[in-house]
Amino acid sequence: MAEVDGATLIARSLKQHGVQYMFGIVGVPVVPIAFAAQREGITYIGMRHEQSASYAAQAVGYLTGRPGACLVVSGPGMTNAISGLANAWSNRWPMILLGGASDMSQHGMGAFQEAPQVEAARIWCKYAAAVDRVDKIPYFVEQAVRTSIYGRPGPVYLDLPGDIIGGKTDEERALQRPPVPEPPRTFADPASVEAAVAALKSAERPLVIVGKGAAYAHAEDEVREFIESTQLPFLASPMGKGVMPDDHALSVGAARSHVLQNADLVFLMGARLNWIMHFGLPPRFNPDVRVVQMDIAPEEIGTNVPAEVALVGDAKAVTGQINAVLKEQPWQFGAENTWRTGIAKKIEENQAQTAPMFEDDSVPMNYYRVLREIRDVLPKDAIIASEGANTMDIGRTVLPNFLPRHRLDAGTFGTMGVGLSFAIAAQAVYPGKRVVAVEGDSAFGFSGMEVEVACRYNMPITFIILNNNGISGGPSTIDPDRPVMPVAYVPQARYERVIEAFGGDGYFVETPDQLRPTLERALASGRPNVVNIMINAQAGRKPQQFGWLTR
Ligand SMILES: Cc1ncc(C[n+]2csc(CCOP(=O)(O)OP(=O)(O)O)c2C)c(N)n1
Ligand SMILES: [Mg+2]
Repeated sequence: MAEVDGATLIARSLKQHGVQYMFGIVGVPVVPIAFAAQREGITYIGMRHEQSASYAAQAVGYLTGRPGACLVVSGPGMTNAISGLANAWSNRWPMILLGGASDMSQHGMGAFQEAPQVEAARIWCKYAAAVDRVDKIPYFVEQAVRTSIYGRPGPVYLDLPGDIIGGKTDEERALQRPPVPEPPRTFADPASVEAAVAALKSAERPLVIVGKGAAYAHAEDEVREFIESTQLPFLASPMGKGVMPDDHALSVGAARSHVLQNADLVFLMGARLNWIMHFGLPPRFNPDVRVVQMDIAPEEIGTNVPAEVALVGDAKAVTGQINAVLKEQPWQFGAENTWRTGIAKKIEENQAQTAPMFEDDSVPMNYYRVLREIRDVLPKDAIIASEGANTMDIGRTVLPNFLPRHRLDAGTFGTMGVGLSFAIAAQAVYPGKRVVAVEGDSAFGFSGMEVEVACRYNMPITFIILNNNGISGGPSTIDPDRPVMPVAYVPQARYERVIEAFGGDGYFVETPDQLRPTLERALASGRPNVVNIMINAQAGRKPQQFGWLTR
């Protein structure tokens, strides 16, 4: 009988179930897993911090619908990856964390890097288990992969003790299970589908909100058919952007506050009424707003605002059901009414307010001036990763998305440090696509060393930094006689030099006339690069009616 070791079985089982990418940092006891993964045909990408590896793994999960794997050593390696579990938990993205663990034979003895890892993972995970027998590896891996993508997606954890990784078993004792099929698509109750259509018809000021749940479900064709056949105005959540192209005539993103505040009915298509949508509550929403809610998770229905109609199911399947009903009884929201004219007026007002900032050539530059140029040089199918406070928030309004799953940002958890990993994951999945990371200088610093990864793997990512000397802007000089401001970083920091250390290209931009040629050069170079752009530390957003955080 042929013998097989634990590491090979782990890699083979992952491959069997469609796990194609592994991000990690090797050491005792997981080194053999990384080598086995490569032998089995899994792409292994070595990162510089486990946090980054865990972010990258979940981006693969979101982009492909199969979890990316994150491989970490025991103890501090595993605990470093918990931020990634938390981010994936919050975003409802699939990933599989593989944590090396101290040998079972030394359990409880104070072994090297021994830690309560399964307990630490459990609260963030849909499934967390310690593998306790080499011949059960295929069982545990199948269970983990399936759980991460079936139902509401999320992170899963497998604890892999050294004596399991290095242990051996007869191949016949550890047979692979059949590959986990694509998640079965769940359909909503037909009566609820009818009720949803009736509710939409009865609304005077309807608003569709497209979330990343619709993006994850690949519902773009169905959502487009639904919006275009009903002519309903729509708004996208930050990562729901691109399910419908941002430049679509029915997009009301440019009047976001106005439509949220005045809609009498919102139809949530895979979007949640959490802080990003201001909980669906006054003052940001109409106190009497009616909610039609489509979500994969029944327990999400009614969060913060009771739902009038619950559509529990997969966004692609359920939107298809709605379209079928609308084929039987075609209906369009009226073309001429005060809802539409009010929105159009608001969009015009908002555009008039920001127009001067787009045109402003002062030095240092403001956000809009810089982002306008980025917008104009990016191809329509670029994948945009983004993080920062103002950089991300203003960037979201200025940088359009035309395709689904082409925007990756700080997300529901508001995590700084994800941007570089998301860009690296996106480039790994789509080697032929233009990938950019649009980063605040603070956000960039969380994972800045990952630029080495882009260089090592020849990923032609452009990391653009909007540098305002700190967290939402710091002083332009550090006064040695005063305490350093908590928001401040070294002024005029030359972040672009970091990538030069690894053979990438660095560009430093201070004036509007340098901006366009530099961005064009960077994007055309086919090489990894950092474009470090100085902006005005006092620059901000257009005046807001409400702060970004609803209290
Ligand atoms: C992991 C983590 N730590 C801290 C924060 C708090 N925080 C929110 S935004 C931000 C940085 C904002 O500065 P920057 O990235 O430079 O963007 P800017 O607003 O200056 O454009 C920080 C530290 C966070 N969201 N996540
Ligand atoms: Mg900043």
